[in-house]
Amino acid sequence: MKTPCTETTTSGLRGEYEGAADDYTVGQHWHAYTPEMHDRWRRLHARQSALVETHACAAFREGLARLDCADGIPRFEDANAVLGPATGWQLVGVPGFIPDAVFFDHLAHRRFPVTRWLREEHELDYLVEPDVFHDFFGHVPMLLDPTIADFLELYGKAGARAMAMDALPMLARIYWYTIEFGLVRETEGLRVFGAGIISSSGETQFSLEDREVLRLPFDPVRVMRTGYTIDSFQKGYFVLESLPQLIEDLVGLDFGPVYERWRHEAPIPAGTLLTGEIPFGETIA
Ligand code: HBI
Ligand code: FE
Repeated sequence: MKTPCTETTTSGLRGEYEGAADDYTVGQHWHAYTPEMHDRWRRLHARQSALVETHACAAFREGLARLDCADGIPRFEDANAVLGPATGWQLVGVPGFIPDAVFFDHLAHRRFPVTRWLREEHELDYLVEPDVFHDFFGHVPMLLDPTIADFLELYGKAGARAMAMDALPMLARIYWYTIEFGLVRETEGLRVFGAGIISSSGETQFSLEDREVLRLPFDPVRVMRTGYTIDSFQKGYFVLESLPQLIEDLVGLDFGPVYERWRHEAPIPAGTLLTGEIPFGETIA
């Protein structure tokens, strides 16, 4: 059996796509992980789980504890035994980034694509593509939260319309600023729930502790209009008042007219405060 490949292929995507099924799923090939890979996972897990105690939202901390994945790269089938009864989600192995339509279809059916390869030693803090540490450690704990479980299915179902209306970037920004880089207010203070933050040690601290970075209250239309960068810490974050706000704000919104109005406009650059906006945590004097 081949060692999970971490080379960039001729397709420009990192991962081993040959042999994947039509829906891009692959077996995890857990036995092909080397002792070095399991050791790297343990170190990544130890570093990030220490930060989770003080920086992650309660749902993430509880989800992570239920997954019991500190000792090495977890088996997807073990996680599925926890996820299934809890929220009906299942993990499916993928070689890496997959086409938008395929990604949406998996989510719409409560299947979460998890990349099987692990980052290398020299890229422990951040990488542009998802790997098994980002996908599993960052995303799977939140799949145990009922709100996030429902939201991700709705997001998957929204994909086809966004693509048909040529408004995919607008929908993708919702995912980016919540599932990947979302913050939430809890009684003790601001906490992280986004997987892109939580799988990075530097950004976990930066997103909550930096005094300059822009944090705005979550507003779905504002989020859909805001651009983002994928190769550095975010210049702005959006803060939910609670996780259920995510569903409450989005179910009442008719995306069609919003796409229609904004899809051809240039996005608002990340980190920009518009006239009349008040950053999170500041009150008018
Ligand atoms: N594929 N494996 C993987 N992981 C993602 O997060 C992902 C993807 N394909 C498309 C995609 N994300 C986004 O572009 C969509 O949310 C729009
Ligand atoms: Fe992700």
